[in-house]
Amino acid sequence: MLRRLLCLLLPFVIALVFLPDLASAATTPAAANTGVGPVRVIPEPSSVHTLPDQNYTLTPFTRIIVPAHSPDATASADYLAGILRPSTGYRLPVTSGLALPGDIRFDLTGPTSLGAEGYRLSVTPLGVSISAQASAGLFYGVQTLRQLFPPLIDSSSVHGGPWRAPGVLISDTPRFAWRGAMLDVARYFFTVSQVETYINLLSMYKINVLHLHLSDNEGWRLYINGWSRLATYGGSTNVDGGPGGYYTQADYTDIVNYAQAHHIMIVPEIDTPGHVTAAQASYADLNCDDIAPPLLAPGYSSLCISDPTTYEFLDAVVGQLAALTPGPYIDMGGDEALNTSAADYRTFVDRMQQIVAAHGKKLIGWHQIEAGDLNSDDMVQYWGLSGSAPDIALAQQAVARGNKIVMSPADRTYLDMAYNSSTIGQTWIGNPGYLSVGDAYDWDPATYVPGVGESDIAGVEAPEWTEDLGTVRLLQYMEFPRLPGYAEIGWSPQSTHNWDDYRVRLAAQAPRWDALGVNYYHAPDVPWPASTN
Ligand code: TNX
Repeated sequence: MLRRLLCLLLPFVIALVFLPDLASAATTPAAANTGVGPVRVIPEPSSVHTLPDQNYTLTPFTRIIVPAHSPDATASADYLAGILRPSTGYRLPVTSGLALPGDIRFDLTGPTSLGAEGYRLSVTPLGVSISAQASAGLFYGVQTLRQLFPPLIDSSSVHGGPWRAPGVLISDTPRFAWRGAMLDVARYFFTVSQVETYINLLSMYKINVLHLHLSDNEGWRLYINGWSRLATYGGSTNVDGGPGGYYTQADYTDIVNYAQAHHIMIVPEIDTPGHVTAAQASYADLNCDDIAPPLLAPGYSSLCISDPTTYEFLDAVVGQLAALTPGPYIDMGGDEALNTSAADYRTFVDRMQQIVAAHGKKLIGWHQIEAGDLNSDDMVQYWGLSGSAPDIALAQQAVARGNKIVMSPADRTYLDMAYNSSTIGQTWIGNPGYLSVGDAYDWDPATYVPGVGESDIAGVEAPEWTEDLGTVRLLQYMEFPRLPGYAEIGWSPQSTHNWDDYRVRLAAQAPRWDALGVNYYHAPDVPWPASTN
């Protein structure tokens, strides 16, 4: 009896002990890594109401409370505990029951206006509450809460507290449903665990689509039953001629499941009818002249549009991919088919449209596929440069047909572009052809292409092509600090878009990346804190 009473009273005692400390914390500068800081979150939430001097402190007695019998809430609660336990060393049990002062409480009773991804977060001295309509909302509430704690919360080793978060009331819903990143695993192969590391980082910023570019001239990266040489031979090298690799179907499923647990949809791309040398090198039958080119042959490639074998191959690939992929989209690529005639290209897109539909999926591809006869629920990804008339015409045609557009203009979103003359990266987007952090952030997808407005757009996606990027360190150097900008363009209301404010919030991410071991470029247009790596 006495023990129960003590247990009940304990949180109140803790609150009393910590409260005076909290009040003074608000007025002292955030000198240590564990000090309480201002609310600096990326992507900027749609509504933020700060509660000055109302800080919350995580303690060894904090519990994470979930509704009973709610696997959805428990998954996000376990995920939060998985972030907080290693750095704090606290137990942080996930349990159901009545929340006591100091606890972090999850519930799924948020208003319907929050939709599938929105959440409400309240942080006060009495506790934290994350409320949503659906599990994704709780997960995004966790990502926001994580950024309110000091950066060392993301460390994998124990640090001393206090672990404080500034008092705040946040209500937050996304601007666009599609907030994506693309990774080219064809030019260089990246392992399942390397892709999962990227998923961890994407989910920190509420990105919800990972488009995997699974095949290209230089490599085929998914094992296809009945067509084993695609992977075993077509996947055997990287663009530099060194050893490549491929995903077994079990590997691919691991990526899909890991992504799903992070509320990320995998969109698999098999690039056709061009960018197919690796497939044609693996099977002579896939060439009009039945002669297999060498792997890594130079020049543009094309599948043989009039050959039935082409469609047997594609039916096997799309069928197996569709069975392995829970998301509704199969991406057929469709870019730079410079060795395919315009008439053949149209024929081919129509055939792909039918194959993908026959396997119960929707088609997506680079905006050139708009030349074919798409269904209105197919999607196109715009990668044109600003002012490029033929690309703009295709985008306008897409809008007229009702096809939604994913915005990936190369001169704003390509993560493989050089930041400036002193970094690695491609420069073909112009003269001089650089993509600074500011330019990557400071544009509006709803006004970028004439005739393509907010309601025509599914969202934004940042592609990372890997002709020059063979290691995770190099990938991260190109992603950070540009990637969070795409997350913000995709999530936050346009009314909050402000480079001068954003660059300060971006700079505040650096100690987090240090804690996580992320490599990033100290771009000159961001006011980095002095203490960063
Ligand atoms: C163009 S963008 C390509 C890729 C290259 C990239 C390099 C697109 C759809 N095709 O094949 O990797 O440029 O920046």
